[in-house]
Amino acid sequence: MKKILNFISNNLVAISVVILWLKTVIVTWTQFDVSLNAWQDVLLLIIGPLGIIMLLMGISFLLSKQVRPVVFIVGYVLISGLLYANLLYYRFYIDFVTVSVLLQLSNVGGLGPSTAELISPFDLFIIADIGLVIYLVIHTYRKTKEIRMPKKRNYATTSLVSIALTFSIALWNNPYLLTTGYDREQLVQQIGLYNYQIVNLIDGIHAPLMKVAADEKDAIKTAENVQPDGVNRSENFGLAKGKNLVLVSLESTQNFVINEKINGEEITPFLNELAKESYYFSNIYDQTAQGKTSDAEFMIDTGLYPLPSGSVNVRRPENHFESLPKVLKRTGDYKIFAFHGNDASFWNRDQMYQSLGYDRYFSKKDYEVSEENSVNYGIKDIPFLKQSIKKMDNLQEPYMAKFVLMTNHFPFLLEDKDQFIPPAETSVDVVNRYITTVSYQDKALEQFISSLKEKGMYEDSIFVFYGDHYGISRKYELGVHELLGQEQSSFNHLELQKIPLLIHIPGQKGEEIKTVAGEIDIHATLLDLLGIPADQHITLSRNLFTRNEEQPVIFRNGDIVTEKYAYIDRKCYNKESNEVIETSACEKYLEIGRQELKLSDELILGDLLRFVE
Ligand code: GP9
Ligand code: MN
Repeated sequence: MKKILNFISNNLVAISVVILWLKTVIVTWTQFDVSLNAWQDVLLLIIGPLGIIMLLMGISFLLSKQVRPVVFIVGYVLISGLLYANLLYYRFYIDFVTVSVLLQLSNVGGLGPSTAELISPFDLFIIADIGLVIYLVIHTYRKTKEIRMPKKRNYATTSLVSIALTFSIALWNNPYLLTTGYDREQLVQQIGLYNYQIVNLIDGIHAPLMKVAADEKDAIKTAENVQPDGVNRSENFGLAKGKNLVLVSLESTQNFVINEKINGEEITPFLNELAKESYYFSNIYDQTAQGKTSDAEFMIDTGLYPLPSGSVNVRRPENHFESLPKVLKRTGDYKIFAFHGNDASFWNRDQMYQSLGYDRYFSKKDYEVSEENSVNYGIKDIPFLKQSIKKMDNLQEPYMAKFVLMTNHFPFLLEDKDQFIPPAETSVDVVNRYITTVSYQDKALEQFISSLKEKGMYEDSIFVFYGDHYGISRKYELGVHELLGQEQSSFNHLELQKIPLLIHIPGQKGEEIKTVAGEIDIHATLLDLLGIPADQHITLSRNLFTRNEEQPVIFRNGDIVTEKYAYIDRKCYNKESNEVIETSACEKYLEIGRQELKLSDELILGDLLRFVE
């Protein structure tokens, strides 16, 4: 025993580094859905974290003998903490923590009521060794009054060589790896979680400089690259000219619930009926990123993509934007309103709405909110919409009014008395509850529209109902597959990324439109219907009525989907045969994606629209 303890004491640094390294490899491998397609992927999974762990833990060697044990322990705890924070975040968002996400925590209240759902017994594995290492360090220091360092030169060489090797193999695998840093899953898989965090940190420092360095010349150059092919007018141009525009953001609503039944009962009877009298777009994909609801709002308002990390609302609220509210105000005498039952500052909406040209934002403080009428994030959709209608009594017409709903939010909580449909009976509770909250939201919408009709506020408006983003993350998706009687596959996962979009003009004949498109395209489509030429401002949105089939739907991680192909989980699919095909078939679309995301990021991070008239 003594011998073993002596051995541990003499090799404490190496042993700690190895434990941390192995722990990281195991967590990455088992918890972060990495796809190991080639031997290089396996090699990178293993060597990726080693060099950087050695480098970070080696910082303690630069300090005096007395301080070294403390810094060593702090380093170990921090790196383990980073691993655990990423795991918790990943379990819900299937994404990795970025600097921007940490900076926006105060705007979104962390993971909110969701955190407890995300902890699992496996987590002991990530925490247990911390106690062991602390014990060993203290024990060794007490005994020998020092933490023995390995040979500095060998240690540094091993660390730097393995970092260099990691980056070389990763860049050989994919030369775009660092220029498409928004594909975080790939980055983590290729260079490891900690190298990724460093790359992300550098990016976080670089981004603010883009704005300082940008000038009019950059703006002109970028503007020239924006192809205005997507803003062609359709035969519907001006169909809703001068009408009030009512937008409703349906929280976490995925398209699979539309026309779907549970035990013979429709989940969304109201939306199903409404779809028959609307343009119902049934192939619209969620394109949001870390800004979730705020990303969806941003895309619709501006026709630009969300940022690769964080929310534009939080990172760039003071930018100059061309927005739906601004162009409406310019073309007619529109007044612009937003209604949302959460704190005004959530997602920094109070600041962002001002930049975007909203005239009045009704937020939590404008509502009567009690324990009785609230659940989860706040006031329930039924009382929220009821109280909102009262506030609409005096709205000057024409207006744009946006309502952001909240009840159908993870973890989908609802008291029995509010359940209009029994929970589903899949093996995943989150999914079972989701059905009840979606159905509650549907009821709220039904009551909302019927009140508007009663008050004579229905005829003169155009209504847009859109799901803001997915509600069931990949972790819980099995329940949905059970519900729909389909197998769990990348392709079916992609199908579940569709959100419903209904555009309803009272009195119109309904039509299901199957064009494959994305949320960003809502912007240009609304301009078309409202009779506003969309080529007057820079936008990357494409009119859904005239959209070119060759234009891919671009996801924020660089994946794409078109009528025929899909690129997801680093594989190219032929959608018709549902088979994996050569990546080259997708490459043309992936390149369009890279170009377009780059343009959008330059416009936003450089605040380039301030230079463009
Ligand atoms: C809260 C609501 C939910 O204000 O918009 O935000 P989400 O978490 O879906 O982005
Ligand atoms: Mn949302």
